[in-house]
Amino acid sequence: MAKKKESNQKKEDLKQFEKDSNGKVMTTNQGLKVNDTNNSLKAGERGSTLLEDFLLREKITHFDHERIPERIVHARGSGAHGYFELTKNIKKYSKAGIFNDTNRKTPVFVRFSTVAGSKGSPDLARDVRGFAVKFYTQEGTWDLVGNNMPIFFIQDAMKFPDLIHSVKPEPNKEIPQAASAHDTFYDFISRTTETLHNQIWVMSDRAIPRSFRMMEGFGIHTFRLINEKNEAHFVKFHWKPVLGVHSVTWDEAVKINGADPDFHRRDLWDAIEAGQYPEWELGIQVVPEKDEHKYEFDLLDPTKLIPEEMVPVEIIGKMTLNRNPENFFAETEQVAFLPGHIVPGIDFTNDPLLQGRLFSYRDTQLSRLGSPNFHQIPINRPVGEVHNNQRDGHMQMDIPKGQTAYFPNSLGGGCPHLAKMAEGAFTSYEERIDAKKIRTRSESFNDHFSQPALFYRSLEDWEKQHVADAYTFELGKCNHKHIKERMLWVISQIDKKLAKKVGEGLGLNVPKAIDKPINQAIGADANTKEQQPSKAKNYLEKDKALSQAHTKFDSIATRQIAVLVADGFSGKDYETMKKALEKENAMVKLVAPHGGTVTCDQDMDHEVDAAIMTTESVLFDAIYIPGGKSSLDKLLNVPKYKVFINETFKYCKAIAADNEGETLIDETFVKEYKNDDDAVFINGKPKDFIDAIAKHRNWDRMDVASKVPA
Ligand code: HDE
Repeated sequence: MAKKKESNQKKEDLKQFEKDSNGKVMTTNQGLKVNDTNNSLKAGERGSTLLEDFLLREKITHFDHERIPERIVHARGSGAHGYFELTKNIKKYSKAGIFNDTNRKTPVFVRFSTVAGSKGSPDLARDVRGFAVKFYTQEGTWDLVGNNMPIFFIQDAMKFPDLIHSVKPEPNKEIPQAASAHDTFYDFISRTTETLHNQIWVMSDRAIPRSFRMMEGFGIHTFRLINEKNEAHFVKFHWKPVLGVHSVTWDEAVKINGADPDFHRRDLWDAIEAGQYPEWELGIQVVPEKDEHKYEFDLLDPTKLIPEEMVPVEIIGKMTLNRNPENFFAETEQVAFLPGHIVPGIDFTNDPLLQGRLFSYRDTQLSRLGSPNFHQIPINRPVGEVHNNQRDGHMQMDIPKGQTAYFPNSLGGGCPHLAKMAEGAFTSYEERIDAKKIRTRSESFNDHFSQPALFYRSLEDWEKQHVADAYTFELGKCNHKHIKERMLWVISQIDKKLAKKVGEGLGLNVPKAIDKPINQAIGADANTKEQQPSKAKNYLEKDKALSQAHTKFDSIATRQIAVLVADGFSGKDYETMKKALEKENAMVKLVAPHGGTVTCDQDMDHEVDAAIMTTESVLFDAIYIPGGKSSLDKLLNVPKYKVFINETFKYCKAIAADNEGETLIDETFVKEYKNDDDAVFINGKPKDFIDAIAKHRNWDRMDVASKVPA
């Protein structure tokens, strides 16, 4: 039956292909029909190639120039189309059309990325993830160019090149790729303690997400919402994934990077193709202007978050991604996000990092896309019409009409005319500024340790352990003792026990003090005021929202379940479990000793999703082993199946086996724990297995799991 289904599908694919390509003749870029694209023009059969061959030259020249410079940061990314719908009108805060009309469906394009690695680097690098959303609103394009962590490393744009140069591969040897675990990064970090908050988030599981679909997004900076009366409110934007926030462990990440470097990209693509559309709720934290100075931290400081315990997140809308790009280069590579793209009803604040970004992104598009006309590339075009007097430039795609390209004019009928407020014109928020021109940092930005400490305190024990492991790994990769020691002192300002634990792993003592000033700019003028962090304060014991232990655990949609089978497996066991899992929208994958098909004990052929030699346990969320004696006899002879089970147990994931399936479990480390573990089921109910998968991991198993032989 399965075989028949497959061949019908192939026939349909072929028909579709013939339909799509019907009547399309190959041409040159000038529309000339081409009848040979395999042979160059030669003087004689074996003769030299002729310069005259314009067909060869057009094809090769185009190929030679296929690459454009990759993004200097966020080079590795994946995108998808979708839409945003407002669920709660927030007219009282903002006049933006997108925030006023609950009947609108605003198209969006989203690009997720890692920061440090090159375009071809693996998806599971320990890194911040970019979360950039382009809203094609009727009033103009709004880009919310955020990350999956609510704070940034630095407070002033001036330091961005230093930060990025320190994390990128070291310039003499171009090592390491897509990794912060090296001397230059920690040299910089340990001397720039404002980075510490974002840095400890990177040491947490947030930096190794299970999926782009299972991570939060943040606008980071405090923005302003402006209403019809021109009243302003401060706002922070949050994206909350409907599937909850989930991560893998570092050990798994290292293995996934080898087994499938495109793990996140593939996951996003496959989920959309399967109709399992990724969704996020949009939330806002609103602070009235009068409360600007009410908090222990400065709202303009992008290294600080507003704890949700202090200002709850109000959910106002939902974003759904429902369409993969047609062409990666044209869309995902050429998309240009600019924080400066805003619409009436949204405005900036004086956050000095945001202010610098307002310059940087337009500038970077010029070298990356090569023309000031990058807004004319299809993915970057606004949905509304564009009329202005900007002309010409490299790769102009439009043909502007008329005699005038200036304003004011009479010859062009005064057009395009200036928009009136009633027509929805944008005007900047009239913020009063009365200040001296100075190059300094506000004293209110000097608290570098309180929020990293709050973050660490808010984590569960298993999350804290992961942070300690991450620091030990990262600093263990540094070669210079003085850098490691300085970092240990810096970590001790967050939590003494954490620093001690990391120090033990490094074989170093935590220094009691380090040279002052802490953030020393060597060679600075004596008059330059150095920023000195103040001691950590505790203005909030814990913020629940910072721990992944309080996320959603109610769905197994799109979770990958490996079913371990060979010929003769129990069709009944399999169909029962498959039905239960697929009802919850999980993805059930048959992993057999070979490719092609496997036959169950009811003599039915089933398509194999992966031959065991081509896949790894870390690519799955759970394992199921149906019964069937002859199947199990075969599986027991393939050592990698035991590795699969041991690893799944080691990474605290759910395992279920029915009937003879237990014999395979009994050949593994799991045998001893199979009756006591909350996420191992022998002849159990599918419902219990499903609940355990939804919990993501059984962290109670962590101590035992750490003893599993690798
Ligand atoms: Fe970016 N950043 N950034 N950044 N950033 C870029 O623009 C920059 C910052 C973020 O998927 C670049 O088009 C400066 C914060 C994302 O295409 C570049 C500063 C946040 C993306 C640039 C920052 C981000 C970028 C490189 C300090 C989170 C990828 C290519 C002032 C709120 C967007 C490009 C995509 C990309 C500069 C800091 C997020 C060079 C100067 C803070 C998600 O312009």
